[in-house]
Amino acid sequence: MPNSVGQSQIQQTLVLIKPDGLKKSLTGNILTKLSETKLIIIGSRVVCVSRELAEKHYYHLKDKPFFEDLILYIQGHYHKCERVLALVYQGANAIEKVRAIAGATNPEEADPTSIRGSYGRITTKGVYENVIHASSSPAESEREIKLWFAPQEIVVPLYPSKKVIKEKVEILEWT
Ligand code: 3AN
Repeated sequence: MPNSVGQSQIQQTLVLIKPDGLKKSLTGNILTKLSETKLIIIGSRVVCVSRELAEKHYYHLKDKPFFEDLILYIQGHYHKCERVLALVYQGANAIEKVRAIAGATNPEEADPTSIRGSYGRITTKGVYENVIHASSSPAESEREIKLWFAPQEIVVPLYPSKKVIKEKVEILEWT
């Protein structure tokens, strides 16, 4: 739901702290760096990433030779840490601001002061372990946020949604 404030656009962006970031206890450092943007967090989830979710998230890379490694990496199989922290940030030019602090895709080419430049690495197998995902465009951020979050998991109304009554849905409750 883009919204103009002067020259800037109010945007949302999906951030994933990937399994290497969690395994290396980098969450605090990464959130501190992201707080420099002055953006606000409007959604947050710890997610055990299914193969289906991983493939949908990276659908645009399905023909790349590194696709299988990428899926195993985001699912946490290389770090024995099968979860990611998914966050939605909102604010003026959120996409560009977070991408700038995240750094370039290739951690060896990323600005050394960026998150990927500081904490990322390329493994001997050639896997880019770059610690963080950040949406690349407004269309991608909408697609990704809808993939990772249900409407009720975001604390502000973001995209059109509808109420549905679901019957016979099994859920867990605390005993
Ligand atoms: P970004 O994450 O910077 O938007 P994408 O969407 O091109 O970049 O790539 C998604 C992910 O795929 C990257 N974050 C990285 O983990 C992996 N990746 C991209 N390019 C390569 C590559 N040449 N070799 C290995 N992994 C790659």
